[in-house]
Amino acid sequence: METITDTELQIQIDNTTLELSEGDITELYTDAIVNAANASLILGAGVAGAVRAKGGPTIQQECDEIDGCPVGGAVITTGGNLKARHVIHAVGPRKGEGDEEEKLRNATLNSLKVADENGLKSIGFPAISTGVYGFPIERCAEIMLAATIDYLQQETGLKKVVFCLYGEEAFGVFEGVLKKLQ
Ligand code: AR6
Repeated sequence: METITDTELQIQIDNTTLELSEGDITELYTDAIVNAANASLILGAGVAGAVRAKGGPTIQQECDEIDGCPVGGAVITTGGNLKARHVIHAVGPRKGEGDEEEKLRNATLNSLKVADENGLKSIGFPAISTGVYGFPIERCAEIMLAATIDYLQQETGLKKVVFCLYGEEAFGVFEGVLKKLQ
């Protein structure tokens, strides 16, 4: 792994670029963006609210046809009117429900797997579980980045994985963790 640039932090892991950026995930042009979903697949606040607002009603309609998703799992729909053609709905844990770390790791790994299974080349993640679900962001960064690095060291068709952090503070936390993991 080597650092290519410091502005939007990018590192290379085998054939895939892992990038940190700051901003609104619904503005990403990746093949898929990941929604921080709940097990009922009802689009609520935070990332899900932005996905619903910008993507239009078809995404919720497609979610309604899927019979929920367990915590730690991930399912795919189209991206409606979003720039991304797909949304991968990853169900993160709520703080305090038990086994949060394993569930967050699985939500990350399953999102990457769903992207690969659908032949996608790029995916954008938010900091799953760190908003409405109250999970600490530094631990989230450690778990999600470590899981992604592990995954990308194996066979994958993914060329780019972006972590899109909401605000400078969240970006700074992920940046600090990624620099330590390199
Ligand atoms: N782009 C990027 N990151 C964002 C955006 C955005 N547009 N909006 C918020 N964040 P959350 P959770 C950050 O609450 O904690 C919903 O009701 C936010 O600052 O979206 O997994 C769902 O329907 C935080 O760091 O997801 C579920 O019921 C991170 O994204 C539940 O909340 C995740 O915050 C999921 O809660």
